[in-house]
Amino acid sequence: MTDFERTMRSFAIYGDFVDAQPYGTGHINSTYKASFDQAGRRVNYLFQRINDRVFRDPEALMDNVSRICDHLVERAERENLPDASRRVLSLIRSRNGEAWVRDGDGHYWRCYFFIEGATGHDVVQSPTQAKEAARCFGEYLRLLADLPGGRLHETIPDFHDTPGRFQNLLQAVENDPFDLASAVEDEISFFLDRRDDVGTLIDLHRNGMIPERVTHNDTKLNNVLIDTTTHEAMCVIDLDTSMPGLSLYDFGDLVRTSTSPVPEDHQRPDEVRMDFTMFSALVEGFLESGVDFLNESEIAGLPEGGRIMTMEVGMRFLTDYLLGNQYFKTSYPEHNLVRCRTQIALVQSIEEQMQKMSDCVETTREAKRKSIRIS
Ligand code: ADP
Ligand code: GN1
Ligand code: MG
Repeated sequence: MTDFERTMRSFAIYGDFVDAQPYGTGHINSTYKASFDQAGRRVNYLFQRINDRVFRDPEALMDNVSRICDHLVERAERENLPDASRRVLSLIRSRNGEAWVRDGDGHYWRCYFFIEGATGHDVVQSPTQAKEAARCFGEYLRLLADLPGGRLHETIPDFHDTPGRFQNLLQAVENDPFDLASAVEDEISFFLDRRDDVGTLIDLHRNGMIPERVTHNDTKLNNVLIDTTTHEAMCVIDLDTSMPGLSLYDFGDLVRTSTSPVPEDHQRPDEVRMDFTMFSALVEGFLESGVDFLNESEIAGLPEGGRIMTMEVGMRFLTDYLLGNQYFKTSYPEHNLVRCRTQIALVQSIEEQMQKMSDCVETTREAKRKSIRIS
């Protein structure tokens, strides 16, 4: 029996192990799809080794994930949603009842039922898909608004502290351990030119305009599973960064990942753009339930959320490039630089369309309010 098989066996899974392969395109954890034969029927599971360089306290993280999944299951059952087991992640517990297993090297693993017939997408395929993804993430915020049990653990402190991310970039430029900074002066200047803007979201919160909520904080398009037949967004996944945050982080990362026609690591930044049709679809989907619980400043801030989140991730990619690619998984040395360049191009495209985006948000909000009044 291999170490991996021993780890899998420590979860309360019965039957004969058939096979396993690496799965998905996430940048952080190590993910495997494994299948077991259970009395002649194949059942698939999703195993993940939690990246403990990124998540310093995996037990606290799993405490968050368990609480969230329990709450969402209860809500799905109460609302009598069809197909509930494909709408909420189901954790498989270890044989001694924990939400995780530690392997021989001390790393933490978790296991979920594999959700069949639904996939994540790295690039948006249609406005319907964008709308669905945003609707599902908006629902996630709504459903977690009454999560019992007190504040969630902060699994990565200061995760969306954009001014802090900017300082980290400055520090990396100053230290420049691999002597790379002089070759990326244009990229560095791009962020320096926007130094006065990095605090816009956090300031809205500090000034009391927008509230802290339980947010997902990593609402990449590929962190929602979309039904391959009905195209309905079924299940929000990758709950590791679900913790106190701002709704604009969640909408913002949707703009970052669901409006460009090319992938995050596309080699030709001139082909990146913020497709306005996708943006309108995101607003439509997010406000479907959001119009009821988001305040005026949150709704008005949606375009700025997109701009700042894209800027933040661009800075993080550049920082990681300068520091030797220690954080994000990469396939080649310039991978993070390539990713940074697509984010820069996307910020530029967003900036060119800010007024139009704000008008769209306002029109959609009014239309939704009107339809609520009529019905
Ligand atoms: P990472 O933190 O590395 O991004 P994710 O939790 O997003 O890891 O998982 C990686 C990929 O695995 C996802 O993009 C998705 O395609 C797939 N995945 C995760 N959980 C499930 C699940 N329960 N059922 C089916 N696929 C899943
Ligand atoms: C990481 O785990 P994944 O691939 O869904 C990262 C996000 C970044 C994203 C950039 C915990 O998301 O913050 O926005 O890469 N997650 C973490 O693609 O750092
Ligand atoms: Mg992911």
